[in-house]
Amino acid sequence: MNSTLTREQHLELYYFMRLNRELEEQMVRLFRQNKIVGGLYPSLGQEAISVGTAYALAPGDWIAPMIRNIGALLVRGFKPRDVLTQHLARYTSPTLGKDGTSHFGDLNVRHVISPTSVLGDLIPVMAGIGMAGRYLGQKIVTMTWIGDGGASTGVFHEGLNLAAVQKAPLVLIVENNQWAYSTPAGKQSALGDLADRARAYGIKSAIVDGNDVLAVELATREAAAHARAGNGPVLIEAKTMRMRGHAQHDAAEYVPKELLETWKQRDPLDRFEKLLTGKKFWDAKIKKEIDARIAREIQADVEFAENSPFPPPESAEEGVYCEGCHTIEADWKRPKEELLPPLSSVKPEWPAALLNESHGRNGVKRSAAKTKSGKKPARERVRTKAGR
Ligand SMILES: Cc1ncc(C[n+]2csc(CCOP(=O)(O)OP(=O)(O)O)c2C)c(N)n1
Ligand SMILES: [Mg+2]
Repeated sequence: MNSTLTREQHLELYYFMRLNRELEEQMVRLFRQNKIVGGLYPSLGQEAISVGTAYALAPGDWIAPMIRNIGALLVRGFKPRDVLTQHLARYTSPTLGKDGTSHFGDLNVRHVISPTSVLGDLIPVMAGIGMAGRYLGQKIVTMTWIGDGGASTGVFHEGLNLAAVQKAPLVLIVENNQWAYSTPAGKQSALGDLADRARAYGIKSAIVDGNDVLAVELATREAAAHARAGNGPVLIEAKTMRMRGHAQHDAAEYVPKELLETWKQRDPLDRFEKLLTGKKFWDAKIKKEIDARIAREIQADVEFAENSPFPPPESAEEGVYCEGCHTIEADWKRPKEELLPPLSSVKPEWPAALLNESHGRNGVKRSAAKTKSGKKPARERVRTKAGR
């Protein structure tokens, strides 16, 4: 199936991918000037995944990015200044200068759960948010990302299995960039395709070229539609390559040069630029305008960040514990009384009518309340006899 995106949407995808790359390149320069306080985890070569996946969701959906998904934050409406002030640890940042990377989110408007450093833990969190949406009467999809290394954690299995049996509307992107720090993917799993893990959970999966933004966007859009319709989670393996070290301090000398050379030829931005030219969606003038706009935006935000103050020392003891400092109220789409005590066992508002029906107990379909002869199944007869 071909992408159905309009010319404007193609140009928007280019804008976000180029913004993602230029912003990170700018941060590399700031890192070399010793201005970046925390770590810098580049997504060079992986921009099509962050941007294409986030672009495919609806505005009310929820995402939980990882540190290499700055592109997803940009698509979701965060500005370069949010990312820059975070990395420079300024008081104007979303976390008021308390974090040196991109551990920030927005529960109210953008529906972004802050990344955590503990790999895999966001999978059950996002499964839970999807399930909560079901009870609240929302038709939301949730999405998070995990690397080839993070896919080996126990919580990856637990979270995905939970999502599968609950048919949670979760899209999980496995970003297979072939390295987990210095461990190659081949030493991480004996599977050639990490997407094959989906079979163990009984869920749908897809493999996509992670350097082709249109393919990534389309695969995610289809996965989101599948999950939103109540069919359960989808695992998408996006194949790509980490083009720099794990973080800025890692020269990645353990990565074969030829591998990097091969993947350089598949650069997602170069490829998309050629596609835009081939489709006559732009010319040199339009490209120049977009690139100039990006340069202006980044420059203004670098100045803003550099001119922002560091947090005052006393702020270190603020916001550590919640003392009623914020109220989080769920967006109820149905009367609360339906779900809260004294009612305690109400049906969820969930489009998956067949929840758990495909297997039933011991392979017996649950809907088979009676046997062919019209008698109740043995299990129920025993129960009746025992008077339970
Ligand atoms: C549970 C857990 N184990 C180990 C780490 C330390 N750690 C941080 S990133 C990383 C490598 C992750 O590799 P991968 O999942 O492939 O993601 P990538 O860095 O390639 O994007 C490790 C081991 C961690 N943060 N959490
Ligand atoms: Mg990796």
